[in-house]
This record gives sequence, C-alpha cells and structure tokens, in this order.
Amino acid sequence: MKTLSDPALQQLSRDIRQWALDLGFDAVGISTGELSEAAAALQRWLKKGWQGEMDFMSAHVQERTQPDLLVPNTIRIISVRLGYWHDSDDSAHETLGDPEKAYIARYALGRDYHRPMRRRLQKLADQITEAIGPFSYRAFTDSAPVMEKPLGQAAGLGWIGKHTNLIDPQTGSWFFLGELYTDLPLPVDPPHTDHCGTCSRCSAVCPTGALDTPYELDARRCIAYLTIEHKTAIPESLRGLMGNRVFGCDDCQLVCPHNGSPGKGDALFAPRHGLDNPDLVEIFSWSLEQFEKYTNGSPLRRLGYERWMRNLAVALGNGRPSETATRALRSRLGEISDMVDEHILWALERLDARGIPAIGVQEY
Ligand code: B12
Ligand code: SF4
Repeated sequence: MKTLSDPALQQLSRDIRQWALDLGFDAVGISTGELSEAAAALQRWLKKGWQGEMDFMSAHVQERTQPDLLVPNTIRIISVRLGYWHDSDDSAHETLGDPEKAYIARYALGRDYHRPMRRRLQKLADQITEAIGPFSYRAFTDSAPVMEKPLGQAAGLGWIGKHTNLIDPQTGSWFFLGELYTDLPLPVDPPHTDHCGTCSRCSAVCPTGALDTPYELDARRCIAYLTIEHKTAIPESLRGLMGNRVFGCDDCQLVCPHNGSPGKGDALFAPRHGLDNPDLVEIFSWSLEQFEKYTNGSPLRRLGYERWMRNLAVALGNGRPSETATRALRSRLGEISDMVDEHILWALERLDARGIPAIGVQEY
C-alpha cells in the first residue's frame, strides 16, 4: 500500500475531484466500501427470488458485498456519476403516450456507457499514478459484482429512492455510476440522506406493480427487466401492461419530483437514428442487418434481434388497431423464431379483439 501523509492525502482527494470533473464526470465521492446493510437487503431480495432469471445477481454475492474480496486490499471506493439525459420531459411523455411510437429508455438512446465510462475512469487512475506513482486500483461500471448504488449513497452522490435508483437532489437520477476500487487511504465523504419522505409517486405510476414495496423492486414484474434481461417468452399476464415500452422503462423516474431539472447529459448519450421517438411499424420492419446497423455501439445491440422483435410485437399488440399494424405483424410470422411468432400471434389476437380483423392469421 502507498504511504502518504494526511495532508498529502487531503490534497490528493481534492485533486481527484477536480480531475474527475475535468474528465466530464458530474460528481465524485469516496467511501470505505462497507456494505453490511446493503448485503442484508440483497440477501432479502434474492431470498424472495425477485431477481428472476438474472442468475448473475445470485452469483458472487460475497464479492459483491465485500469489495476487498473482489479486489484484494481495497479500502476505499471512488464513485463517479455521469449524466445521460438529453430529452425534454415533454417528448418522453409524448412518446410514451403515442401508441404508434415505441418508447426506448432514455439511457439507451445514444452510445453504450460501459466502455466510455471505464475509459474515463482509467484516465483518472492514470492521473493519480502520475501524481503519486503506482497504486492498486480497478475500474468498474456495471461490469462485475459491484453494488454501485449503495456505494454511491455511501460516497454522498445521492440517496437510493423508493424506486431503487440513486437520486441527486439537484439533478435527479438520470445518470450512470462507475467506480475505482483502490488501496489509497483517502478521506471519505459523508453518506447521503433519504429525501423521499411521504412521496409515493413512483410506486403509484409503475404499470406492473413492481414497486409495491418501497425501496425494493420485484424485477420479475419490472418492464426494464422484462424487455432487457428476460430471455424467454414474456408472461402473458404482463404483456398488456407494457404499453409501447420496448427497451427499458423510465416511468418511475419520469414522475419523480427530483427529476424536474436534470440538465444536459454527456454528448455521448445524445439520441441517434431517431430512437427517441421511433415509429413502431417502421422499426418492426427492420431486417437483422438494419437492426445491427442502427444499434451499433448502443445498449440496444446486446438485446439481440430476436428479443427486439419479441418486444416490438408486444408493443404493436398494445397499440392502436389498424390494418398497417396487422399487416406488419403478419408479414414477419415464421421469419425469426417460435418465440417471436408466439408474441406476434398474441398481438394479432389482441388487435383483432379490439376491432381490426387479423387478416389471414388462420393460414399460419
Ligand atoms: C440488476 C440491475 C437491474 C435490474 C434490477 C434493478 C434493481 N433495482 O435492482 C433491472 C434489469 C430491473 C434494472 C433496471 C434498471 N436499471 Co439497472 N442495474 C442493475 C445492477 C446490475 C445491479 C443492481 C442491484 O444490485 N440490485 C440488487 C438489489 C438488492 O438492489 P436494490 O434494488 O437497489 O436494493 C437496494 C435498495 O433498494 C436498498 N433497500 C432495500 N430495502 C430497503 C429498505 C429501506 C427502508 C431502505 C432505506 C433501503 C432499502 O438496499 C438495497 C441494496 O442496496 C446495477 C449495476 C450494479 N452493478 O450495481 C444497474 C443499475 C442499478 N441500473 C441502472 C439503470 C439506469 C437502470 C434503469 C433506470 C434502466 C431503464 N431505464 O430501464 C432501470 C431502473 C429500474 C428500477 N426502478 O430500478 C443504473 C442506476 C443509476 C442510478 N441513478 O441509480 C445502474 C447503477 C447501472 C449503472 N452503472 O449506472 N437494473
Ligand atoms: S417518486 Fe417520490 S418516492 Fe419515488 S423515488 Fe422519487 S421522491 Fe422517492
């Protein structure tokens, strides 16, 4: 471990803050990595099975909750925040309310955050190395068993709200988190306190009731989980509640009173290819090649074409009945997979029940 005097550590911590801001991060905080309360909450959550098919959440629990088991000699965690909001509140709500459009979570409209965040964290580590010589560190952003939100709260970057996202009182929750695990005995920041109070807007608005227990998310019901992490057929009982949300969900964040003035996020996350307000029928007609072209470098890419089409079929089934929608659905039957076909048939039946004949469905 590096030996530095107290004044040198104080100065280094001030420098780290400045370098992090210069690199474009919105805020930085330092904690010890003590996670006993969060560990108990994680165990409770796993015991209820609320992680659904996310087996990665039940693996490496020890490493997730004890940073020095993941990276030996870790005694401090430097947490950073990077904003991604690029929309006006109105246009997110407008897209959500328009059954002919598809709603994509605001974090996924531009470039994928994992690599750029890690690159910047690496630059921060390089600057520290330049100042004090080699030290032990590892950079993470949603890339290993790490409890990013409790670490962020402990470092004073915000509090974990009832919707379970970390919230900064000034700018809200539209940001990503990243960390440097390190062996430097830097001075730590005070943890952030909770400001949710008696508010319960997020649990009231959640279309599927995933936030019925404040501060605990039943991922199996969460539309973000169903559209991004769930690999098999979406439970029929939940499909009708998903509306036009085809990748992720922001409802709980959109209603949060602390998300009123988020400021502009990093340029990397500005919407590309019109993904902030796409036409459902049009993107359902994308071939695999078009999907790959338009989602290159975006978080949507990792979903894969099959689940993209599954999600879009559900949204079309929830949309306005029209011949265009029916024809679009029919035209893709038998093309992608049995799972997608099953969702298409569900959608056709749903449109049929609401007035437009599902032309020729019986032929398949
Ligand atoms: C698994 C995961 C998911 C899952 C499960 C989400 C969840 N809430 O756990 C799914 C796929 C649903 C998901 C969705 C989203 N995710 Co996600 N996800 C993660 C991941 C990989 C792990 C989160 C985790 O540890 N969950 C385990 C459970 C136990 O934790 P928890 O619900 O947060 O529970 C804590 C609190 O609720 C609290 N608690 C529990 N009980 C109680 C009781 C009381 C009284 C109190 C006070 C507190 C309390 O303690 C628990 C432990 O800390 C992190 C990255 C990482 N490595 O940390 C990103 C991460 C949390 N996701 C992120 C994002 C952006 C999202 C979405 C907004 C994306 C979208 N628009 O669709 C949604 C938000 C949905 C929501 N309301 O949470 C960001 C959040 C940034 C932020 N501002 O907080 C992260 C940090 C990724 C990143 N690097 O930026 N995600
Ligand atoms: S909507 Fe209200 S209860 Fe939910 S996270 Fe925001 S302040 Fe907390």
